[in-house]
Amino acid sequence: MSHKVVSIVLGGGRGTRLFPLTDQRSKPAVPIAGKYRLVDIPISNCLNSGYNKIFVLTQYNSASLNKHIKNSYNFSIFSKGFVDILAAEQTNEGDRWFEGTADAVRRTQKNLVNVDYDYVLILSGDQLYQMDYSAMVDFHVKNGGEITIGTIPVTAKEAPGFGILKSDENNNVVSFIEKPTKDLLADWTSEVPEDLEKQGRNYLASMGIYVFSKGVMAKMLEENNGMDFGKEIIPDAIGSSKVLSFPFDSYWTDIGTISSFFEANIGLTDDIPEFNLFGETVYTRARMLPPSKVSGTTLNNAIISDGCIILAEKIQRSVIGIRSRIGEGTVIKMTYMMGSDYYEDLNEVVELTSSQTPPPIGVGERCYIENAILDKNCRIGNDVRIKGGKQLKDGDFPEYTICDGIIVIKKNAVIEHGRTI
Ligand code: ADQ
Ligand code: ADP
Repeated sequence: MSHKVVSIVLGGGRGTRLFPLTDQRSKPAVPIAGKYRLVDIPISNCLNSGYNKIFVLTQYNSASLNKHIKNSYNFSIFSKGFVDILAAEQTNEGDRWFEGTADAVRRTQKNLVNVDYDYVLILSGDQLYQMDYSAMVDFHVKNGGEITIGTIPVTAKEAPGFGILKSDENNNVVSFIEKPTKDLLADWTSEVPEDLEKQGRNYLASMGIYVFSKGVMAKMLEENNGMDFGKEIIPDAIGSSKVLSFPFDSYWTDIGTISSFFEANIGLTDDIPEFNLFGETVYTRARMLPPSKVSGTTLNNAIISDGCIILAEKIQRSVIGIRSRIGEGTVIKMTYMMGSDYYEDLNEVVELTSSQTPPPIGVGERCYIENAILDKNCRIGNDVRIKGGKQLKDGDFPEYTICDGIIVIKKNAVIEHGRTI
């Protein structure tokens, strides 16, 4: 059945957990999987579910986000589809940040006035998964829900990071606790299928994905001045509204921190990745890039995006983003290289290569790079060694940040020849 749905993608708070990737761009614009951006995941899920009225709420409206949305999501004039960015700093009420997920939706609700919809689908902007939201909306309508929460079973170890709930045999949510402490968790296990119970996944977690019936959301956001769905709006609705749990049991992961973002990207290089880039289309900007050229390189579990020129010795378990240049003799392992926004022409590259600094964009010759994220447009010289690892202490430096053992080289950073990090 087709229902009238408007989707709201929560594009991010201040994005501090993804610093330094969010230093110069808004969170939805962070590049993933070599050629996409974070926001492409929920948008693609919406489009694949048949929903094409989409708002992306973000704290600031970076040039790269604007350009990406404008160039990627163009609908025919015969369609009523749109993807619009709503940024906190551009509202008339002043320039304060969105102070939470509910605050963000409350303050942008006026933009829904001209949209024809019966249900609001609220989505997180930093999760990697493929989901047919229309099944969730059908479930919501069929069961007379006022709010439906997408839920997934997690382990006791993971549970404190989520909203944890209990539901009855008819999927009515009977209790909800946001990010419970370990001692509160003891009696919160839920009935889950036997195989999941065996894996210890018997806590039902909110995926932060909600369907609201139109009037219900407007009323709740008016009567309850809570700033967050997870902390206030959802727990307060239980008992007074019909809140349902919609069970989901495929791959789903949060990518809101440097380590989860890194794991999710590297996970794409598995023989059979849990997130299938070869299944339902993940939409993004259609760039007219040349095919990649690789010479003399041993490639193992490597994802190579379009427009690369690679002469490296070895690339293993790594994602190499668009327009990457990698020099001879270089070894790259367990690394997400985002690539670059533009090419330097051959003359520039030759000139930069022969001078001392800065090196050309890309990775030079005879480098060794492991456990790292290289943000866009980095200039890594020759004979550079960048080796992350759990033994490294977290820290922020002018050209890079270390977070959970992962070395993140910042956008546009210059790492001179011969340097070791
Ligand atoms: P969290 O992910 O911790 O928990 P939150 O930080 O509120 O919740 O983020 C939810 C989404 O909204 C993220 O995509 C985030 O970037 C975005 N967001 C946060 N603040 C925002 C703001 N001010 N403006 C715009 N976007 C903002 C939530 C639920 C839990 C649930 C987990 C599942 O609260 O109950 O278990 O999601 O990941
Ligand atoms: P993509 O989606 O391809 O990553 P971006 O929107 O982030 O693209 O910007 C990349 C674009 O930047 C390129 O398509 C190119 O037009 C443009 N560009 C060209 N020259 C430069 C430059 N010197 N610095 C930054 N961007 C450039």
